[in-house]
Amino acid sequence: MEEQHASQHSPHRAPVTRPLVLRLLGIGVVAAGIGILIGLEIPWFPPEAAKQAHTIDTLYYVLIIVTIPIFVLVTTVVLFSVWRWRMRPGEERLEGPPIHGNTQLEVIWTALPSALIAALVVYAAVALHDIGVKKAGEETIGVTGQQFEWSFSYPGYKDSQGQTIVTPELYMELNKPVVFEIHAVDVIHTFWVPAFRIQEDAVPGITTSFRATPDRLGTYPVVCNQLCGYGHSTMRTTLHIVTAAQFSLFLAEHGYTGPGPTASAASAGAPARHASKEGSQ
Ligand SMILES: [Cu+2]
Repeated sequence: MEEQHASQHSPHRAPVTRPLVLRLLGIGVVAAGIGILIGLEIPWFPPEAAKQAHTIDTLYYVLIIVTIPIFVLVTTVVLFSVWRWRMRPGEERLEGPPIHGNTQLEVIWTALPSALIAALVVYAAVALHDIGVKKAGEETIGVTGQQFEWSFSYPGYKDSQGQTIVTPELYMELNKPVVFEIHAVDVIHTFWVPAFRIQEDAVPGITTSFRATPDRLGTYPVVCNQLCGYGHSTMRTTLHIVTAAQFSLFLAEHGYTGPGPTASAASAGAPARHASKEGSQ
C-alpha cells in the first residue's frame, strides 16, 4: 500500500519542459557571462616581468574563460534539481522513481569534456614549449641554492682576478634573454620568480634550467618554493631588472673590466652611453 502511495505521489512534479530548459539556459548564460567578467577583473597575478609571463597568464585567462561556464552549468543543474525535486513534507518515507541510463546524454557528457580537456592539454603543451625555446643572443646566469640563501653567477663576466662575478641578488638586463642553470649545494630548493611565472627545482648533483626574457624594469621577489629546512621562509632575495647602462654599471662595480668572452657581453659596454643619454631625457 505504501509503495502504491509513493508511485502516485512522484508524478506530481511537473515535467521539465522545453521553455523551462530554455529559461535555465538563459540564467546559465547570464551567470556565466557575469562569472567570466568577474574572473577577468580579479587581479590574480603579480606584475608580469618577462615575455614568458605573458604566455602563461594568457593560458590562465583562457582556463578561466573555459572553466567558468562549466562551473555555472554544473551549479545551475544542481541548484535547480535541489529546488525542483526536494523532499516535501509527508514524503519522508518515499523512494524516488527508478531511473535508467540515458545513452545519448552519457555520450555527450563523456565526449564533450574529453574533447575540451584534450584541446586544453594541447594548448598548454604548446605554451610550455614556447616558453622554453632558445633565444638568439641568450646569456647564461648560474643559480645556486643552499640553506638558506641564493647566489647568482654571471659566467660571461670575470673580474680583474679572473673570477666569475657572483652576487647574492639577481641582476638582469632588460630584454636580454637568459637561460638559468640551477644548482643546489645541500638539499632540494625551488628557484621561483613569481614575476616570471616560472619555477624550477634546484637539485643536488644535477643542473636544471629555464629561460626568461625580462621585459619590465623594476625589482621583484625571488623565492625558494620548496620546504628546505628551518630557515626556508627566509630564503628570499631580490631580482633587479635594469637598463643596459645600469647593467654595465653593475658589472663595473663588481670588478668587470673588459669585454666578455661573448659578443653580447662586448656590446653591453658600447650602448651604455647611448642608453644613459636616453634615460636622462
Ligand atoms: Cu626553501
